[in-house]
Amino acid sequence: MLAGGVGGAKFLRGLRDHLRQVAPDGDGGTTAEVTVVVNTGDDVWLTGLRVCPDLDSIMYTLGGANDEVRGWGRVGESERVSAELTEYGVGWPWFTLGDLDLGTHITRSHLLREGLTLSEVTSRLTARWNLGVRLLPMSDHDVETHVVVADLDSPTGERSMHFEEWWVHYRAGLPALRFEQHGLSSSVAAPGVVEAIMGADVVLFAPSNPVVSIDTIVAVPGIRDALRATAAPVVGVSPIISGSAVRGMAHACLSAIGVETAADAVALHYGARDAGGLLDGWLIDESDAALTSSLGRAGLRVAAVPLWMNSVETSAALAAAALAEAAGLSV
Ligand code: FO1
Repeated sequence: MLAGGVGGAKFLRGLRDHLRQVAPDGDGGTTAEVTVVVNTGDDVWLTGLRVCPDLDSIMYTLGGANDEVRGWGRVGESERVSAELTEYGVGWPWFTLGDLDLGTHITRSHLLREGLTLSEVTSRLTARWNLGVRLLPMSDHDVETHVVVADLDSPTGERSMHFEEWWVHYRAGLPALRFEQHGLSSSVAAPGVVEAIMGADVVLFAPSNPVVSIDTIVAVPGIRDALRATAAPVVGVSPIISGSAVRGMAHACLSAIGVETAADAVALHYGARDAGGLLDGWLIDESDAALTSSLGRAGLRVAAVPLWMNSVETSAALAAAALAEAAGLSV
């Protein structure tokens, strides 16, 4: 599965729950093997620490330690250290690193300085949480999404900022002229990523942000080719329900690349594999069922199912629908 942060984590929790039901291993887990290729374009060096928002969202959510109310970070969090950082005038005062969360960033940064790769560090961090799935960063190289916005005060009329500044500080309120993935062209897929895609029974695109999460993963050299070549059916879940971005800043990102915020537009943005794109199947919400025939003509096998993930049960049902779609494609 390719995934970003919040939407990816919820969908993945449902997938794990569903697999534990249909393929139990006898002691609460599943015999199914799930590898998640996670977007690292949101990652940032902050006060000397490497912060990996999407990897951490997924790790905390599957580890049962995420703050379901805020939608990010740790449950039961405190912010004593963060207040000190602000007093010293370092870091981003509008980007809170909670005390428990700092435990993750300090451990990750320590291991990186010891020479471990991000993949090795992720394996060490996730081992503590018994996630039941394997998390792989899309690359072990630093790739960072930056957003270019209009700026009349600058000679070029533009200025660039890290994605997290655009999203958290400005709530995506500054229209994005374009996105730039720093470090992408010199990056390669992390070890195991291409093998996981080529050897998969099913490849799923989580309902994550199409632009800053899924597109970023696909753009890492080697990953698009693997997705085009794999014998596995590739099935995506729309992050958009009937014209309203389910969560986050999907609309702001899609309009920046000229894609309509609609379940069919995102599918056509990824493209049908028969037409040179990435998808064989696409899940849309029941409220978008009218899009089924036009997407069918575009070469996509479409299922209109309930897409809202407001509980583990609904997420599990959505994951089951995605696997059923893939099974239908495999015949
Ligand atoms: N999101 C916020 O809206 N405000 C924050 O202060 C904030 C801090 C933060 C710290 C670590 C981290 O891993 C994530 C954090 N996030 C925060 C969420 C982050 O913007 C999202 O997880 C993704 O980057 C967006 O998909």
